[in-house]
Amino acid sequence: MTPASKPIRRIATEEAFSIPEVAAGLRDIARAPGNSLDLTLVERIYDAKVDDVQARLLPRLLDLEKERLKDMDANGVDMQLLSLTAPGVQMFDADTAAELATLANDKLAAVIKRHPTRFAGLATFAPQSPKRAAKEMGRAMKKLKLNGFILNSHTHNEYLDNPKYFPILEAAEDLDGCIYIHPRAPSDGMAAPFRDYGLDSAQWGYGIEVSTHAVRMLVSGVFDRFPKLKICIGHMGEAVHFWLWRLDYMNKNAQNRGSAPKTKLTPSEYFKRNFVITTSGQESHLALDFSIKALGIDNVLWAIDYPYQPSTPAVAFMDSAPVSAAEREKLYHGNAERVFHIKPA
Ligand code: VNL
Ligand code: MN
Repeated sequence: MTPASKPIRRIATEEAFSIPEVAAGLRDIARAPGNSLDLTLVERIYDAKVDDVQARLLPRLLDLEKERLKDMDANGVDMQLLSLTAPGVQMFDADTAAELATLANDKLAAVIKRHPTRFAGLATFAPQSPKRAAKEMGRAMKKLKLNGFILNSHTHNEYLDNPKYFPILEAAEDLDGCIYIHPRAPSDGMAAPFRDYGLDSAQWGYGIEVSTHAVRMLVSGVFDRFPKLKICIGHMGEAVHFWLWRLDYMNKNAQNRGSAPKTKLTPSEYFKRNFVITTSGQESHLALDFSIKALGIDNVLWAIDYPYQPSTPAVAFMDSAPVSAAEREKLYHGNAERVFHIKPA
């Protein structure tokens, strides 16, 4: 094949899976008393009582080598970067979470070993025990050769700027493993306004949860302590970069009146240095154009959000994006190869 007719390599970077053991644990959580906003999704997917769109997601999350590979083939998707779907192991008690994270990572590594050109994967860890998590992170990248980390936003209502999690940030920085902060529903303290109109999840709540997580990190000084730490957020950066000018302006005011810590750089400088974003489930050319202009072409990666969103329009969105051929190569695979240590084809 001549270079001109060679099909472009497509690596999708926010692609969800689960394992039966985690699904069973989430079904138990669905049946236990609780008031967390995540229960709306957990009940519908893992303890489905009606056959609706979400109930039908569980088999597709558990499938890796049958329908998923067929869907990838049919849509020209070369590789999925897999991650344990939200809420991951983060609703479990510390020991259960750590054991399930290890199991999920072992199973993920085994699948990648069987299909090394089709799958790469982000390792799960249990933030409930930060030191144990750091150990598992090392094992996952060094021994299992996984490609980075997945974190499903808050853990028991706490965020990564909390110093108790610094062993996790230190491990990620040392290993050069990017942490993908994926949504889950807003934490308990801000859940109430999201209980109506289906705002709990992907319609609105997920983006507010992750953008709040990201902003807490930007203004807390964690990137002075961990300057090489890399964070990835999906859904076109959860709109954080739309806010950068105002964040910089108001963060300075907050610093001057002593309500935010002094930092070496501004929020926008950290966002451009320490974050990358993906296009998962956000197929707007206008938002893509803004993102590339705001953050640079090297900081935007393509994603589908399989199986929550269909592959065909996600591919059509990026195939038809108004960018140069060289830019499309970076969006579709070059940036993913760099950030997630994926061998170029
Ligand atoms: C949904 C969409 C859920 C995207 C997701 O993770 C996600 C949803 C739990 O529409 O329910 O990544
Ligand atoms: Mn997703």
